[in-house]
Amino acid sequence: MTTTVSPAIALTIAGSEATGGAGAQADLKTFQELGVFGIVNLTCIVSFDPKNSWNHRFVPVDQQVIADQLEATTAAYGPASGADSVLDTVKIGMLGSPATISTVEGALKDGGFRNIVLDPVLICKGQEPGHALDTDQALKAQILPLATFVTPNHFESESLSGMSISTVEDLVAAAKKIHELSGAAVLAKGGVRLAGEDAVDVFYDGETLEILSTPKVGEVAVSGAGCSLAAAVTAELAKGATPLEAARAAKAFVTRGIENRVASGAPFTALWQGGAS
Ligand code: PXL
Repeated sequence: MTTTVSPAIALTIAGSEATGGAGAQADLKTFQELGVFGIVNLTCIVSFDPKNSWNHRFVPVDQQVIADQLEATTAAYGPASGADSVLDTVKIGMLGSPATISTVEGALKDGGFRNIVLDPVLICKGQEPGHALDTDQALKAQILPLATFVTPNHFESESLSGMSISTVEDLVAAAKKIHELSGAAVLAKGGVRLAGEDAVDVFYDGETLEILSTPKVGEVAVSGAGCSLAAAVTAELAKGATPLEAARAAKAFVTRGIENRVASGAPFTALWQGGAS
């Protein structure tokens, strides 16, 4: 007889990005690559429009269907499920509407999660601006305070902190501000948006400040990098890493994925999670 050890489990509450580079697809591939049993509860479907500058076409999943997915997942793997490995780690990706934010807020409050990793996806190209503003405000008011780990990119760090960011010192100040606002560990990403040879991210959890720096791989953003970074943090936390260990491992994973990026007919490349193995 063989005995197997149950893998760690992680849930992503995220949107589908039809070309497979970003969103739930990136999360699931990252979980699998890092040895974690991945679960997706889908919030929306994004299909880029090649006839309209590859802007996003966005369709929300019905609220009852989102609630049903969360109910099924919690019953199967939640704290009261009797599962071999209990689901205590969740990643929040694109939610996309105030209604979805309220549905997910309820599930997060009831779910007994130890780790809530928020990738604060604030802007979706092609979304109607008034609608996007409501969504951004709801995300900040209802989801940010529940997060235990937040991974804002340059734009999201400026928006969440209210600061303008053009240097590593600015990024440090913003990371500290976002920690004050959320109480979460913060991994603020400079990426290709900050000038210089290196892709610099700032980790701050209220005690430890660490600058994570690797040589830039090109000067152009790669689709799925942000999703994969937050998903890798989620996977590492699910396996028991500390927030700082998770941040370091996630940065290394994403750097490899960018080195192995995939080109297509779209005007951007996509991160490849599997290239290193
Ligand atoms: O990269 C952010 C992102 C997250 N989730 C979905 C997306 C995108 C960007 O395209 O489509 C579903």
